[in-house]
Formats: sequence, structure tokens, C-alpha cells
Amino acid sequence: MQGEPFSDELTKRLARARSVVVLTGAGISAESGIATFRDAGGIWSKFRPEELANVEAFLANPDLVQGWYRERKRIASEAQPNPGHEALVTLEAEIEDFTLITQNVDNLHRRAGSRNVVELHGNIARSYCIDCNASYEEQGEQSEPDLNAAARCEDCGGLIRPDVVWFGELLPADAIEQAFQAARRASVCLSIGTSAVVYPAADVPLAARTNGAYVAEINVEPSAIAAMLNETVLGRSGKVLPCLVDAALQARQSMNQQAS
Ligand code: BV8
Ligand code: ZN
Repeated sequence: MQGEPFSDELTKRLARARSVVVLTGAGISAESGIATFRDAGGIWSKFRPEELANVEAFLANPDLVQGWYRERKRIASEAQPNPGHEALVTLEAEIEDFTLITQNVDNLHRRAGSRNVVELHGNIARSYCIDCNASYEEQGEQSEPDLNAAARCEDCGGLIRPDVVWFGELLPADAIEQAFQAARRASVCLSIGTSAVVYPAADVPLAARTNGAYVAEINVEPSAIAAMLNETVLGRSGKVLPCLVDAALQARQSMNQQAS
């Protein structure tokens, strides 16, 4: 398609694809107003990941870390899915074997209507007690938490933490299993809005590539794994994804008409 930032090759492969795997990172939520991690001004420009997203930091400073996640939960719940999230919902409806793997914990893919979502790093809408595992789902009418004391479990008094994967913690085994199975059988993989510096998530597009998939990334700048992929599409995902999905579905339609 003339003037599009993506190739005809990608459009055709997506149009023909039976099995597609998508990896998303914080960049797909940037246009929903949620700051990314590593961009200038990103949420980690103030704090370093090591300071907050690990168990030691949490145990040393539970109210600081709980406060950081409370703020991120508020921002995420006030944010709306953007056309990038919505384009993936449209694509999922057309591809018989579609897996959306996200590193994001903001819940926007599910709120947009995506169904087969694999949350590699958890979801801040869920919390749990570190001592007795009691779960504390997001309650809309949550009473204003006592901002000074760290939130503790009603049953046992243990500290409550967000249900996310911190550095040095293992990812949920079922999520990892599902992600790499999908990557191994995909004919097309889209890596969207991720700097691809965090592992094992960044291995998903690489596993797809090793197994013969056509792998394209959509990002405003090349990621750390760009050189190992088939294509880098430069542009904002909220703008590029709807065009790419439209082009692929149109190509699929004309293929089907020719075939019939
Ligand atoms: C593990 C918590 C086994 C949830 C996160 C050395 C020592 C110790 C460990 C390691 C090591 N080397 C590697 C490791 C493993 C470590 C790791 O990868 N470290 C990296 C940083 C070197 N990984 C782990 O620890 C993982 N666990 O491996 O367990 C183990 C056990 C013990 C020891 C070793 C291994 C756990 C990883 C999960 C960590 N938790 N967050 C939360 O609070 O969110 S990671 C954090 O980064 C977020 O979850 C985030 O999802 C993730 C990835 O970031 P991105 O999503 O890519 O966001 P980023 O800002 O970086 O990039 C945004 C991109 O979007 C940019 O490219 C930008 O250009 C683009 N963009 C911006 N706007 C747009 C856009 N694109 C398109 N459109 C736009 N509009
Ligand atoms: Zn408890």
C-alpha cells in the first residue's frame, strides 16, 4: 500500500496468516496517556526499576511501593483503550489462532475486548497478601486507603502486594508456557510498543522468528531486538495498527473472493 509505513509483504502475510502471536509493551498504552517505563519522562525516569519493582524494595518500603502502584492503578483505571488496542480486538476476531501476549499490567487489552490475553507480568487490578495469599481484587468502592500506613491483610495482618512480576521473580509458568507455544506455531508475530530489554518476554518474538514466523515490530524507534526481526515499522501504534489491520483484512477479503 503506497505511503504506509509497513510493507506489502507484512500485509500479505497477515492476510494469509492462520496463526498470529502479538507481544505488547508499555508503548501501546502511551496514547492512552499511560507513561512508558524507559522513554524520557517515563515512570522510571523518576525512580529506577531496581528501587521499586522488586521484593526487597517492597519489604524495605511497603508504603512507597504500594503508593506507586496505587497511583498507577488510578491512572490505568482512568485511561481508555486507544485505537491500537482496538485494532488488535478486530484482528483477533478474524484470525482463528490468535494470542495476545502482554507485558503490560494496565488491564487495557481486556477492557478493549481482547479475549485470548496472556499477562506475562501480572495485572495491577489484582493484589494479594504475602503471608496468607488472600486475594484483594480491585474494589470500585474501595475506601480511601490510609495513605500513611502500609495496607495490611484483614485476615492475618500480612503486607498486601500487587499481583505483578517483579525483577528477579519467576513469571507465571502457565503464561510462559502459553506464550512460547503460541510463538512456536505462529506464522506472523507483531512486537508492539516494547523496548525489548526485559527477559524472558523479549524472547517471544525471537522464538517466533526461529520457528520461521515473519516478525515485524511497531515502534516509534527501533527496539533492542530490531536487527533480529524481519521488519521495523516506525510509527505510533495507535495510528499504524488500525491501518495495518485494515489493509490485511482487505487483502484477505480479495484473496477469498478470488478463491471463490
Ligand atoms: C526472571 C513489573 C528468572 C510490573 C517488570 C541480570 C540480573 C538479574 C536479572 C536479570 C539480569 N539480566 C536479565 C535478567 C532478567 C530480568 C531482566 O530482563 N532484566 C533486564 C532489565 C536486564 N528479568 C527478570 O527479572 C524477570 N524474571 O527472569 O526470572 C530470574 C530470576 C532471578 C534472576 C534472574 C532471572 C522478571 C521481568 C519482569 C519485571 N517486571 N515490571 C510493573 O510494575 O509493571 S518489567 C517492566 O518492563 C514492565 O513490566 C514492562 O512491561 C517491561 C518492559 O518494558 P516495555 O513494556 O518494553 O516498556 P519500555 O518503556 O521499556 O518501552 C516502551 C517502548 O514503547 C519503547 O520502545 C518506545 O519507543 C515505544 N513507544 C512509546 N510510545 C509508543 C511506542 N511504540 C509505539 N507507539 C507509541 N505511541
Ligand atoms: Zn493474609
